[in-house]
Amino acid sequence: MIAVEKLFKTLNKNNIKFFSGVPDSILKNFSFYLEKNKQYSNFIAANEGSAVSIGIGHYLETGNLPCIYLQNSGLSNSINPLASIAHNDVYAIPLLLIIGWRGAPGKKDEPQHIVKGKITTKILKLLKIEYCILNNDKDLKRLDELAKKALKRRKIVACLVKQDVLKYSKKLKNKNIIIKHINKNDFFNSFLSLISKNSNIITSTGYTSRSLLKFRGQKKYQGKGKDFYMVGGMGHTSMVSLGVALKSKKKTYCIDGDGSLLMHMGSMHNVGLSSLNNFKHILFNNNCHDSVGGQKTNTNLLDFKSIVSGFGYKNYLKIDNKNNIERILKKFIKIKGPSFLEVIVDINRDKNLPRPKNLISIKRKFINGNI
Ligand SMILES: Cc1ncc(C[n+]2csc(CCOP(=O)(O)OP(=O)(O)O)c2C)c(N)n1
Repeated sequence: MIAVEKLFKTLNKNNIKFFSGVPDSILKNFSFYLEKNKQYSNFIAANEGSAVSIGIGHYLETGNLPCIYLQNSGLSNSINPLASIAHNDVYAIPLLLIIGWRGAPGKKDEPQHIVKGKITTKILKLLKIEYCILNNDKDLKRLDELAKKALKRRKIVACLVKQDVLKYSKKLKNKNIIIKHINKNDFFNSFLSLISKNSNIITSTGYTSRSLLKFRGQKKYQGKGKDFYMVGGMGHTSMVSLGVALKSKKKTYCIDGDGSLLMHMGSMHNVGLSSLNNFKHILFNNNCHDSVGGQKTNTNLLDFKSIVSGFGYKNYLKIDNKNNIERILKKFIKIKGPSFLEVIVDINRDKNLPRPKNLISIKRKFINGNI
């Protein structure tokens, strides 16, 4: 185990003051520390490629070593700028990557993390990125050496962090709890009662999929629509939904989190261009990456009405009051054209949300049309 304060001591020694990344549950304490210590610049990026790119720009302007943090599932999002810009054989831009290692061999993890967990070190080797694995304080010495090497030889270096390694003495409260908005349970209660039997539902990674799955555990909520849970592939929910909707006569509901929607927001252009009557995009906007620690997305600052209209969606509706859930949902279900429903939701308080497990069976049920 390593106290996050000690990790930052090593980073300080190497004058690392600039951070960009996409939050990860393994690195939750790392994010908390950054949030608490305002002397650091921290830019939470829309996706990991963007985080690397902000780091590249930072080095170009300052000559200092930036730190990019990410979960290993996002390593693939970052490969493009890593291999085609920052790599030692291209522009030789020094970067330090701190990577949360889900699915690390020997650690129990969810099915979506197994493949990536196994190939993470192989990807780094293919990219010729030297790395260390952080387990205890002794490994910080290796990290220190790597950080120095990065700057001296203009190289990308990395350190891998497994589950439960980083500790932080302080606990940060999720500030997004303050205002009580729509409870996802209230939403799904109405949604599953109102939609037609033969609806397609595709839900994003994070708490969205798990909240819906919880309802499917109760008999009265079975048989209303069929679900495909995006347990991984964060940010791609709307495009999987579009692929379904293009060839389906049924209403297709894409239920996205705000972090997920932001990650590959350019996809919304394809939704608008499709002009599909049966495409229905629902955003659970809680202004944070709730399921990995509540790090802010700042999507409360975005004007989704204008954004979706600019992308060519035909309708925008919003639910921010519990009393309006049914009325607005009825309208949303009826209207035609790519339509967008922004639901201002509360952060999750249910500690026992189920996790999608038998993925092949989930896929078969979706294809065969029964839940
Ligand atoms: C490419 C990628 N990057 C990072 C993650 C880690 N991750 C899992 S869920 C999540 C937050 C998703 O936020 P949001 O869509 O707002 O849903 P919420 O957590 O609020 O339910 C993150 C960052 C991931 N799974 N994949």
